[in-house]
Amino acid sequence: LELAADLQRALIEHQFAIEYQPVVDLATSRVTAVEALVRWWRGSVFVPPEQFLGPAEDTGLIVPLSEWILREACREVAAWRASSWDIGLSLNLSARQITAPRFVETVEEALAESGLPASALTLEVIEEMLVEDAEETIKRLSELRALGVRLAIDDFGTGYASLAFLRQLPVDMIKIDPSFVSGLGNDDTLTLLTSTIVRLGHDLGLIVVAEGIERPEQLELLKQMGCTRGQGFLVARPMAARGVDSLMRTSLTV
Ligand code: G
Ligand code: G
Ligand code: MN
Ligand code: NA
Repeated sequence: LELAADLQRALIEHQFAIEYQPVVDLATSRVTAVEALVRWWRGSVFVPPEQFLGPAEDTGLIVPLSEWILREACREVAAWRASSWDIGLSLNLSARQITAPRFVETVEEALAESGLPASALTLEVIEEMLVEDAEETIKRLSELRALGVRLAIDDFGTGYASLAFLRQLPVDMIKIDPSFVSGLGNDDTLTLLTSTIVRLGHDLGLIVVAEGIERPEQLELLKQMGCTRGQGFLVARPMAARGVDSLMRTSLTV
């Protein structure tokens, strides 16, 4: 409850920030997108998202917070696109945000006011979001996809219904959970599962992103498997907007 009051105040006092983690195309090593990640500095104390996203969801504060993240990130990414190359933006959605009134309209407004093309925006969902309010959630996500927005399944491989989910929701991308990537090169089962997911994704015509790349041998194996994109501390850590500014002037080599 105390955290809920603090969250409300944090929203009013602009204590939230967005960090961006680059995603690279594994064939070209070019940055093709950034994933927006919310940060909360409560005074000088950093509060991890895992600690405040649950309470924000429970109190409904996730809705105005997510709307701020959406508008701010669209604006910043549109500016980077104007000054350098055509990167995309990935955003994590919350279940409550999707079913909130005017969710679809809010996304449309954020695109219109920033000038970011719908095709440059990817919305990331996890499978659990389809369990409750599944019909309404799928309907709204499908409406956005019809506008050209892309959909991704985050933490792919860890849910109960991965394949059923792929069939129900018109998705464009799967993001392989770090628990698979972590075993690349030192665990035969995880290595086999990763290459199977890459092939499954490609056979379904999807973009496949590997998350949580931390070691060079993981990156090498993913390239050999033909995985489309990669993300992780080895490639680049989440960074403040300033960091992306300079990245857009230089480049990343992985
Ligand atoms: O990158 P980081 O370790 O901070 O993220 C922790 C968790 O918080 C991840 O599961 C990530 O998806 C989630 N997260 C980060 N930013 C956002 C956000 O803007 N909205 C939502 N709903 N989740 C986010
Ligand atoms: O659930 P989601 O995939 O949205 O989570 C993103 C989170 O993963 C972010 O909090 C980000 O900081 C974290 N992350 C990104 N790359 C790595 C990595 O290479 N290793 C670890 N341990 N975490 C990572
Ligand atoms: Mn994510
Ligand atoms: Na993930």
